Amino acid sequence: MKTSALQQARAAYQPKLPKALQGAVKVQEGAPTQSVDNQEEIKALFPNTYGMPLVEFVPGETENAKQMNVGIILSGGQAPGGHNVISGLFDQVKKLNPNNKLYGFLMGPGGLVDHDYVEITEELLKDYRNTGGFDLIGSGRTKLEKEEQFEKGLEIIRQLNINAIVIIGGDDSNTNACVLAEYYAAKNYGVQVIGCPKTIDGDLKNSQIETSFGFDTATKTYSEVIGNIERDCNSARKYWHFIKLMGRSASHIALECALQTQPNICLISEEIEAKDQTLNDIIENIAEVVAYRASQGNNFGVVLIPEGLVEFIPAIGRLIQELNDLLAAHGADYADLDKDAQRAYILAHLTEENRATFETLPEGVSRQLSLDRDPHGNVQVSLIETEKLISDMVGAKLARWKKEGKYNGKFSALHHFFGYEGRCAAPSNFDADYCYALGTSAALLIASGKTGYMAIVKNTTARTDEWKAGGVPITMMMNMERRNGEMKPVIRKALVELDGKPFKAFVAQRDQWAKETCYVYPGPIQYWGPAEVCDQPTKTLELEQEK
Ligand code: FBP
Repeated sequence: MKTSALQQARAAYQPKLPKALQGAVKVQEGAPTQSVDNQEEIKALFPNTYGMPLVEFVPGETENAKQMNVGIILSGGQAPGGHNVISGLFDQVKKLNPNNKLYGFLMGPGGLVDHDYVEITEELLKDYRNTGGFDLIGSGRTKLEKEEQFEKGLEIIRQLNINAIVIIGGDDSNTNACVLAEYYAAKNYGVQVIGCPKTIDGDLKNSQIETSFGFDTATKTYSEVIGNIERDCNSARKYWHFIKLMGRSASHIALECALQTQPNICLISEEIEAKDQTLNDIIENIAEVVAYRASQGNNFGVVLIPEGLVEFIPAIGRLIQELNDLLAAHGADYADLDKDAQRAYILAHLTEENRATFETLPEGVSRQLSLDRDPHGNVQVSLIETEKLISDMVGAKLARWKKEGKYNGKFSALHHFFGYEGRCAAPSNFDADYCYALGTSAALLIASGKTGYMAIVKNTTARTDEWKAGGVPITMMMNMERRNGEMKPVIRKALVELDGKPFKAFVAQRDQWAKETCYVYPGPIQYWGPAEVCDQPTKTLELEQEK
């Protein structure tokens, strides 16, 4: 593979490991755990993997030399650092016993079911260490949930003499990892399943998981570009930039980027939902800021919009819920209809309130909400052009205000969507180290016989050598939620907490950012140099972990 000079220099980077993982380890077990909610239901659904203790690795006397083969799967959206989870796992598995083998299943969970795999060797891995992307083995969104998939997977597991599968994924994929762990445990197949917290969205976190990997690099990458736009904006002083940011449901990415770059406006979906705001309220608030800035001679600004916004506007959220159930119940007959017939079908089946909301939406948006969900039942929010919808509506409102003599500025809007630009960026030192430690922990969890656990690394705002590593039972993070019209056990998604420190820090400053021009230009991620430039975690993590 042809590699750039930066890639070559990065390949030589040795990720820093917590002290506890540097040598031989022993397992320290905590008290039994409980699920975050619906304990009885979750316990009944996961009788073999419920209630297990938290695990921490501490320095020990003996190295575990158990012979084991491991399979690894990358699941869902790309996140910077995935290759380092594989590197950490590979190095630790080989350290435990050089005869151990690591197999990568290709293109996501589907690779296990379809028996597509590659053996990961040092020769193959060496060009991927500390690089972004998932291209070493590819990723996919096949949902592992059916017994025949588990049994099909078992065939290749047996053929390759695999003892454990590591699934690197977000909340949905780790939920599936837990279901698979439970299934193999119930059948006494002797196959362990370990999860690993991945997603740039930052919504897989809780009392045990401080952050999901990739969030650090992705938000730093977006913040660099937002900063560049702010600087351009402040130089030309003639455009309003509407920037949609990835992140599916939660607004963690938008909030973190706002804390890093101080834009004029940043919408936080969770706040909009809590305040029961309508689309019109949102438009009015933005238009007021535009009008105020225009009155000061500032016909420019930057607005950050979280990708999942529409789902959180309560009336639209209710509509989406009903559409989800409707589409789940009428899959095949609906899919065969043409565009107009699908619209007519939906209008005929919606309740009155939701029909009214559906009819008020611009056609492009209502159409997008009527399309197929992803395999986990999610609306594909990354395809909805919210940034255009909002700026068009703000433009229309300002034009009305102009006619009424309430506003006399210029409004020229530009649109951006930052998502794919950050998902495969070369991992920051934080993500490179964090992921390597997660991979190492996953190997140690396997070596200590655990299944149904997610690898974790904590104390991540301290120096790397003080980080703590271990595992959390996945059932501990679960509750029951409605999915595709049915109640299902799932890992609880972490949304932005309105009484949390990151949101409060934003609220304390946002009025000033709206009126004045307070932009901050973070610049590109740095890999070599002073720790305060190269090794800083996100502001979200710093504020959340602040003692
Ligand atoms: P994961 O939850 O799988 O990590 O995916 C994250 C994400 O990047 C979301 O932010 C985004 O909405 C989605 O993937 C887009 O996925 P795709 O590129 O498959 O449409």
